[in-house]
Amino acid sequence: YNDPRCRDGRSVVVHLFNWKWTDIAAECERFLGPKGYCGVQVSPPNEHRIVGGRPWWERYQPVSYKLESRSGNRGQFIDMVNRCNAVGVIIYVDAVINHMCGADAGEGTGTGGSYYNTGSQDFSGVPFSAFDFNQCGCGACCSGSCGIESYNDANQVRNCRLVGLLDLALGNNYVRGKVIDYMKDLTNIGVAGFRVDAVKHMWPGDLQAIYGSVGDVFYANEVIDLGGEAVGVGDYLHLGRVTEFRYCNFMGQAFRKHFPLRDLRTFGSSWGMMADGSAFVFVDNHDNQRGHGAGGDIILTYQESRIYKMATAFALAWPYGFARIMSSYDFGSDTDVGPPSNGDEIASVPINADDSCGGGWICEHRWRQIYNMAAFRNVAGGTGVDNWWDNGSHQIAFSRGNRAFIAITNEGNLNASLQTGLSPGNYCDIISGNKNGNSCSGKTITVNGDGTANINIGGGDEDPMVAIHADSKV
Ligand code: LAG
Ligand code: CA
Repeated sequence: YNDPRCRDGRSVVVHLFNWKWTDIAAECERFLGPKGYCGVQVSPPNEHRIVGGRPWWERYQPVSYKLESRSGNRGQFIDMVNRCNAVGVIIYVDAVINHMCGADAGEGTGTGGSYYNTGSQDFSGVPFSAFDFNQCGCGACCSGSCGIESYNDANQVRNCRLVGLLDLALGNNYVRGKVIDYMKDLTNIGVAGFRVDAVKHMWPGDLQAIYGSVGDVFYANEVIDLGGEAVGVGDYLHLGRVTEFRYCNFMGQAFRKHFPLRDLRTFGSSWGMMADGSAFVFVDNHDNQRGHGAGGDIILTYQESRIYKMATAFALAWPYGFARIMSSYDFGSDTDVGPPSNGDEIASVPINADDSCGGGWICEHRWRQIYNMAAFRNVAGGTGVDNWWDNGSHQIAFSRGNRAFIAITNEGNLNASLQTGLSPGNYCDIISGNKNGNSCSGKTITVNGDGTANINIGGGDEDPMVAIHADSKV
């Protein structure tokens, strides 16, 4: 369950949040495949509630398991999976299986035309009825409001309603069967794994039974655990990788200078995070970038692009966890607003001549400093950290074996002769430019016969870092 199943030594996935299936298929072919990305996490593909104003979070309110969502229909989904797989880019589905839509939704039809009634708890497109949900009044959920009132009570966390969402009784074989059928439908189509939503709110035993039937694919279990609650990541480590939300906070604290970068020398499980082989890591996700879920102001996002690029470069250079890049649309300060759209239809992502996106799509995965660092992580492979250097404060450098080297300053100019671990020659700095054949559009760095190089970075540079690797030799 822990192996992400990347092809050809690839190692980084991108969350194309709220993209249309037709756009993702094109993006696999024109960009993600050629740049060496491993895969895409797609938004929930199943039928969902239609909420007025079309906020992004309507996708987290399932109405059925038909593949008819705001991102497209079943045929488009299948075409996307086939076209991405054909260029070596795998697809992970965001599986929302803890709940159906909010109890406040009333009566209506979802994006696939299926009828639902939250009063009678009928979801005709599955079908589910009241038997299939955890009931209030100490049926299964014993909180007065039927919502989760205390995170110190594991029963409430698992059996009561998360933000009012009708909670599925996953201990019930019929419910399990419907969820298993949905997930198997996806793996039969060619999906390589799942980001499973709201895992904290499901019993490990129920998930074990479901995953056991779905099969041996990749599972990234979403558990928000910053400590101090009844349910934590430790309950789920046997079920695949688990999201490491402490990582987001540490990245924010480090690059906001709450502690010196020097301290990152030991960054890993000794910091109270889970083991490397269990961790699913990211600088930000679709929730904490907009103040949903946990995190708050410490979280770095595209809105603070300079330190965001620095943190992402460190994250991709550092051998801990399996890494996901967030690819956002601009939400300004509106934490509910849905993706760029033409009325109900999600807008296509326009691509500019310089590879960036237009139309309100941020496309962090297309920022040179980020996609080149994804390639750096591929080239570094399974090597460890060597040649650590720091100035005692906010300047650091290290190599990944003899494969790759990075230096970062978050304070002042960095001028030093540093051991890169690399073979002698000229290398293209992939932060300031791209290698094209034997030329480099950015800085060139010369590695001497003894592996050292003169590293010069301006503390006020837009990108105060350099990175080189075995494949960036010119
Ligand atoms: C998740 N992980 O465990 C998702 O990452 C997160 O984005 C989901 O919440 C949550 N679990 C449920 O799948 C999102 C929004 C919520 C939103 C919910 C359902 O962060 O704000 O709740 O999706 O759409 C919304 C309203 C609530 C309302 C509820 C039910 O904000 O006020 O009670 O809908 O109608
Ligand atoms: Ca639950």
